[in-house]
Amino acid sequence: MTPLRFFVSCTVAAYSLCLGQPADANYDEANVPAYVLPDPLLCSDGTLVTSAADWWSKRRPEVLRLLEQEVYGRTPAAKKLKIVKTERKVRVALNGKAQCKEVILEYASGGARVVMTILLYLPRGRRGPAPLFLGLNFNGNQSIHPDPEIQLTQVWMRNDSLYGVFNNRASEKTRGVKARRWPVEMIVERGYGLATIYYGDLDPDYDDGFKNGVHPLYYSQKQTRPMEDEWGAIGAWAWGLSRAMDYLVKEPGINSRQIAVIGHSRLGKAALWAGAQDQRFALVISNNSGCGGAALSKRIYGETVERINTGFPHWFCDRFKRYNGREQDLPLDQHFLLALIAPRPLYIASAEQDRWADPKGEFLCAKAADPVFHLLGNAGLNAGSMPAVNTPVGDGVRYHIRTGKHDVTDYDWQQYLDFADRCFKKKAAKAAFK
Ligand code: GTR
Repeated sequence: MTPLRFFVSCTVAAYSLCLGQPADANYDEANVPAYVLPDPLLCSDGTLVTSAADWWSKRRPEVLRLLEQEVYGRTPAAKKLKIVKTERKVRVALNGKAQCKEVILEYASGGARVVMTILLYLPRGRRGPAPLFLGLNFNGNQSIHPDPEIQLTQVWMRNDSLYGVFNNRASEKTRGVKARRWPVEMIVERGYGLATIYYGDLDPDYDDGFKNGVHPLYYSQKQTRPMEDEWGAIGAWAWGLSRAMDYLVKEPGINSRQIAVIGHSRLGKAALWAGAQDQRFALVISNNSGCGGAALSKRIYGETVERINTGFPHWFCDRFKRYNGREQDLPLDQHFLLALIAPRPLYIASAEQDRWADPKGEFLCAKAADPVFHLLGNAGLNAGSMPAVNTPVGDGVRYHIRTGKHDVTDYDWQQYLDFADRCFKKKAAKAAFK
C-alpha cells in the first residue's frame, strides 16, 4: 500500500469508528451474497397459508416459536410474582402542558427482585384519554429531560464521562443529557403521552452471566442461567415493556388501544420483539434497529450475526450463536419478526450514514413482510425500491431513511407522530388498513 492509500484508509477507518461504524465490515452491495429468504407464509408441513385464519391458528405460532428458539430465546411462561406498586405524587410539568408522575413497580420471586420506574407524561387539557408512546431509554429517566424533580436512576449504568456516568452510577450531570432524543414538549403538544423506563432497571447491559435483572425471577430450582433457547437481555427488555403495558392499559388517562412501542438501536430490537410477542401494542416503531432488529441477516452487510454475538453475547439466546458466520443456515430472517406485528401498523426508520445497521436491509426486510400484512388487510409497505432520503413511503407499514447518523432526531419523531395520527384517527386509518 502506498503511504497515501494507507493515510486515506486510516482516515476513513477513524471517521467510520467515530460514527460507530466499524470499518472492517462489508459495506459494498457487490459483496452481498446471493441469498434466499424463507417464505413467512410457508408452513413447516409444506402447505402455503392462504387465509387469515390459517395464519393465526397455524403459521403465526410457528413463526413466533422459530424466533424464540433460534434468535431471542423463549420468554418464560407467566408466573405469579409478588408485585408492589408505588406512585410518586402527580405534578404539573413542562410549563403547565403536562402532568407528570413516576410509577415504581417492584417484582419479586424467591430471593430475586427487580424494580422498574416508569416516568409518565400526559398532556393536560385534552378531551378523553391520550394515545401514548412507550420506550426504554439508555441513560436513566433523568436523562430525557433536565427537570430536577425526576428521580435519578440508582442502578448499574455503563461508564460515560461525557454523559456524567462514573463508577457505573448516574450522577446529577446526567440530567437532560439525552433530551435531544426525547422531544417531550413536541409529543404532548401533539396530544400524546410519553412513558419511558431505564432499560438497565430490567437487565444491566453487560455479560453478567444473567445474575442480575429479571432472569433470576424465573429460574427454576438450582438454575443459574437461561438454557440455550431461553431469553437473553433483549428478551428481558421486551418483558419490561410488556410489564409496563400491564400498568399503562389500566391508567385512566391513557387510551389503552392506542399505545405505540418505540425504540432506538438495541432498544429498537427490544421494541420489535415486544411488539411481536405482545399484541396489545397498537403501533410498533423501530429506529435504526439494524442487525437482530429490522435488518435482514442474510445480506451480511454491516453488522453480522457473528459480530453481534461476539460483541454482545448476552443479547440473544445461546442458540443464535450457531449461526455465527452461517447466516444462510438460518431457517428464518428478520422479516419473520416484522410479520408477527401484522396487521398492526409498523414504522421502520434508517439513517443514511448508519451503514452498520444496513438501511437497505431494513427496507428489504419490511418489503419481505408485505405478504403477511396484505393477507391480514394492512396495505403494507407497497414500495418498489428504496426511497430517496427524507421521503417516507408506505401506507400501513412505513419506512424512511433520513440524512445523518445513527441517532433519533426531531425529524424521526415528526414522522412517527404523523403516522400515529393517521393510524389512530379512525377515518384516516381506514384508508391505510383496507
Ligand atoms: C452497536 C451494536 C448495534 C446497535 C448499537 C446500539 O454497537 O452493534 O447492534 O444495537 O450498538 O444499540 O447503539
